[in-house]
Amino acid sequence: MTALPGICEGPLSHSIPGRAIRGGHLEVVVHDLRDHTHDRHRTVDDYPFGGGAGMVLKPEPIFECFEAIRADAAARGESIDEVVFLTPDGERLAQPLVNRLSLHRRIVLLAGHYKGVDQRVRDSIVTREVSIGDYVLSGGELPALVLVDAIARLVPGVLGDAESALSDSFQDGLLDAPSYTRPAEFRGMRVPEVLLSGDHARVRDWREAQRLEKTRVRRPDLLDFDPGVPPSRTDHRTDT
Ligand code: 6GU
Repeated sequence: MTALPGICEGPLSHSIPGRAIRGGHLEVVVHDLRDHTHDRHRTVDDYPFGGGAGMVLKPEPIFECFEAIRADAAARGESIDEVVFLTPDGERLAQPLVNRLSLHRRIVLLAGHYKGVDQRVRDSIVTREVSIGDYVLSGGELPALVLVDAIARLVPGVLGDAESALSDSFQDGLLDAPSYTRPAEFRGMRVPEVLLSGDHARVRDWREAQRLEKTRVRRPDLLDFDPGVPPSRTDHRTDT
């Protein structure tokens, strides 16, 4: 649910999210809050009570949009598992939360804009508030797209074996090893010999050692890792 649906088009039509949607593994419907207004100007925001800078998203279009989504789900015998409001004051997004959200069948994402949304929306519709990091963005659309991308990678059938989410940084708590492609020597810089050796066991050991060392240096906090869901729930989507 967004007042700026145009932002969502590009990211949802490219790369892995685009492929997931085209392949029927994932459905993403962008709901324009303006379609749920009743005035000539299709007003989605208004001045804050009590004064102050910035506009606040009005409750009526959000409630009506959500109720339409919920009615559509009900007509298919389904319900909404979670309503996520993207906001800088939410829980910081990390892989464990992505993993948990990926297990749901239907989630609704609400992108706030301007100065925020009417608190009554947060109190009665929203079930979870999520931030993508400690910096300020102009709205929740990009964060919502970040969340869709992260979830799409975990939907069964979206990634092939070779690009399986099992080898993603963070999925097993370690950063990725360095990658190289041809040419084997470029401007005097050589690809590590082990990668050219054809010795798969040595390559595996080298990558594992690189991952551990990089993680120790850059993100020692990751070495104490909790995947967020029991291993049995992630097995089916990370089996290489
Ligand atoms: Cl979810 N929204 C906005 N507006 N800014 C953010 C954010 C969300 N996460 C980090 N910065």
